[in-house]
Amino acid sequence: MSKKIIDDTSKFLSYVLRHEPQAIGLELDSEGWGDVDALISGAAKSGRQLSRELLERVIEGNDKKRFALSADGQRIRAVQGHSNKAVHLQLEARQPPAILYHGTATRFMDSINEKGLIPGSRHHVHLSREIDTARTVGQRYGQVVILQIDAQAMQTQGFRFYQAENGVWLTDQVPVDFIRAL
Ligand code: HQG
Repeated sequence: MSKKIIDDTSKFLSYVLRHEPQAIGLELDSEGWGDVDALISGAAKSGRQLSRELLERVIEGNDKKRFALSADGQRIRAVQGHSNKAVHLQLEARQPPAILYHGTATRFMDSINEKGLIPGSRHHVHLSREIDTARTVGQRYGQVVILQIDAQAMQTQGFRFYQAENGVWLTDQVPVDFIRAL
């Protein structure tokens, strides 16, 4: 199985499991789970051949562990990054590391300095413990800027933090006072 097929399938799964399940007639429940057989048959109708073996390879080999199978193997979901309105992950609030990082592009900074970090089309603002991860994320959008987030102060003031199954930290918003550009 080629790396290209695995990478293409990962992108496809991100699209349908986070954003547009309806594109292949798939239903997701509020925890983001979709039926594996329905995913395979829906994808086939739109000309994409999936198999359980391919899905398992993508899930296990994925660099960021973006997807998970249910214990019985019948359902699949994305563990974070959703924009789909039907999905509302019930994540428990957790104590974050004192400092978290967010990578973004310099061209967004005027707006960020005015409004803070907001989720945009996704359900949460995404933060990472590692500065290198933040750099990689920010580079997707242009000239990168790393923002240091005072998660400890935020938590003290009542903001909640959640951690997705793959370790990504999530919060609803980050007001300007807690952001420092490095
Ligand atoms: C920016 C990837 C203007 C924000 C990554 C970001 C992550 C603002 C963009 C996950 C703003 C949203 C999410 C404001 C925030 N004004 N721009 N007030 N507040 N922004 O893709 O964090 O590889 O929705 O800085 O690893 O870049 O797909 O969020 O640049 O975990 O698994 O608005 O996506 O994961 O972009 O990335 P995104 P993100 P995957």
